[in-house]
Amino acid sequence: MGKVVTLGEIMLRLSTTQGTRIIKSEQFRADYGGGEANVAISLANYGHETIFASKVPTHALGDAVQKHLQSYGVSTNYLLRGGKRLGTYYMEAGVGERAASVIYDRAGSSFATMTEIEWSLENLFEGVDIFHVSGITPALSSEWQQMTKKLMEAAKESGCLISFDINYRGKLWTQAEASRVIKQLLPLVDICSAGEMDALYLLGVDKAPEEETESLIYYYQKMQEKFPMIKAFYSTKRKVYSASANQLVGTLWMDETYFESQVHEIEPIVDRVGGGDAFAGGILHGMLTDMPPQEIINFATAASALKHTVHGDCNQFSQEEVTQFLTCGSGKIIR
Ligand code: KDG
Repeated sequence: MGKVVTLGEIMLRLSTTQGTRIIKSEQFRADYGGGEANVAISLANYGHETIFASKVPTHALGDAVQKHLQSYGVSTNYLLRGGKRLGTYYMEAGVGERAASVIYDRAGSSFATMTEIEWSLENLFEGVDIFHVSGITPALSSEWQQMTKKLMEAAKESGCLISFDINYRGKLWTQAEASRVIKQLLPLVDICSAGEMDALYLLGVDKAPEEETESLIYYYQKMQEKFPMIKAFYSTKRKVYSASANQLVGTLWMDETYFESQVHEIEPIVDRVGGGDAFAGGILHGMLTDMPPQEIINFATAASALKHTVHGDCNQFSQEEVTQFLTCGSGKIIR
């Protein structure tokens, strides 16, 4: 098992019940979520030593976040306390073809207003195998753009692999700004979650020519040419093998080779939020336990499919449950 540090913002999520609009909602369900915190929880569920670094207020909401993380076995030794507030987001649950919508209320949060690195980096990265961060963190402020780069550099110097999920959030920054910053960070990255949209709109890859039927392979090749130091790219795609739209396929580009997972049909989808983080957690788990690439992508996609079946932002399944879902046919694997 490995040792992993993830770093980012964790927020209170207040969501409507399915079929209720925010404007009509008389009650909200409370969960805690944040891209990097969700990945930490996945990895702790799989038995890795996992540290989540962040900053939350000293009041009871900060205590609740700490309890939430600890209940999954995530270390909160680097969860700083201070600042003014916990970022919050509201989610109007989606139904069928109507996607969920999100309102962020996170400006001025304890994490977003940090202006300097308040952790001892030597201690933070000591003995750590993987440092994971996402594009949400540098989107929070110009200070976070610089701090994210410094943290990645320090982690790399300490011998960690750097995992980066582009996780573009159009509500936090423009494409132009994201593109400029992410291109500066990617030369430090070893494992990267990036798909066709990231290649096209953030990394400046030209659209695949008409005859490129397997266009994702084309985009992975182009991203690899631009960032040859990255050892693996991964993303999910929806593929239509039958009339159902809720089919999930994971893809992995590793050692110049393209791997595709089994197809999962998820019906009904309970909550999509955090599906990408459960996928990233599965990929990192596969890498930490030296799985062959085909196994990595099968495991990660099954983990993501399972996440879609539960409420809240984080994966709540153990390694055994994901493996059982994958191998015993309790998941509806259609190819
Ligand atoms: O990937 C899921 C995240 O988007 C969610 O947990 C909230 O981190 C979040 C964000 O900033 O949107």
